[in-house]
Amino acid sequence: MPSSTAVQNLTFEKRAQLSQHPLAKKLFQLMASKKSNLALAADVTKASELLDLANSVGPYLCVLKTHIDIIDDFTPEITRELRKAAEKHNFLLFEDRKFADIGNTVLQQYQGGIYKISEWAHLTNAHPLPGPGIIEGLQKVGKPKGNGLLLLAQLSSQGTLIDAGYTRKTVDLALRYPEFVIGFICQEKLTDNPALIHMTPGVQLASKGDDLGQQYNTPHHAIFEKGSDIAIVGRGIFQHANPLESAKEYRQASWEAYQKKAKL
Ligand code: 5BU
Repeated sequence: MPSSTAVQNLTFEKRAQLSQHPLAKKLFQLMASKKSNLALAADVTKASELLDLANSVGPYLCVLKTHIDIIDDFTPEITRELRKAAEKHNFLLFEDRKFADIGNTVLQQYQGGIYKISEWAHLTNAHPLPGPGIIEGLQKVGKPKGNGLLLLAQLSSQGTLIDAGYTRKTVDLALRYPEFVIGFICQEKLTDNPALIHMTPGVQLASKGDDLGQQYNTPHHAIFEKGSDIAIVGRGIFQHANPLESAKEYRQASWEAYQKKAKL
């Protein structure tokens, strides 16, 4: 395994070549071609607002992250429209479902119910807390569809109960499922394995946090200093007076941090 510095310097193009999972490959390739390592956390509550964001900001994103269960006027049509926007503007859809139950239950939550997450979301995530069964349950549904899973290895919130040992065990678990797990939600680079993608929420330029425990860092801190790959930004973009201009600013800041890290 190359040294940590050498891995840090690998470009997204190179990491696309080194990835075995087709979705990880696709994500690295589209990040390189769009020059974007920005994900939008589109936490709006109206279907029209979500679709407007997908179509206006979509060209500047690598990933659009949803919480589909906060949409007040949800219909299955919304997920079909989201998928169309994802194809048109070349980004991936990530439903931030944070599954956390036994394998048999998460399997049903992922494929069924109202939201049918596995049918439209390229990516979803899970807390590894229950053990390998949660990955195996989700994998049964998601792998045949070509979907990918991100494991929650760290949280951005103040007072999180996750400690270093839990994070390390999460990385070990991810390495056991290379055909389904393509990376982590985390606050820093956790492994030298170039195929695994690190995505970091809790990113904002204008604020240090909210009054419910969220803690923010800048894109430069998350990507250059902490070695993550993708910055996930929510309110910093969609609550801005001009979301499109704000998205362009976060995209540029995140991309410059990546270029500095990869010494491009
Ligand atoms: P914000 O508006 O940029 O604070 O939104 C952050 C988003 O990332 C929001 O959708 C959260 O649910 C999500 N998130 C997070 O903030 N921190 C975490 O550790 C994880 C997810 Br995991």
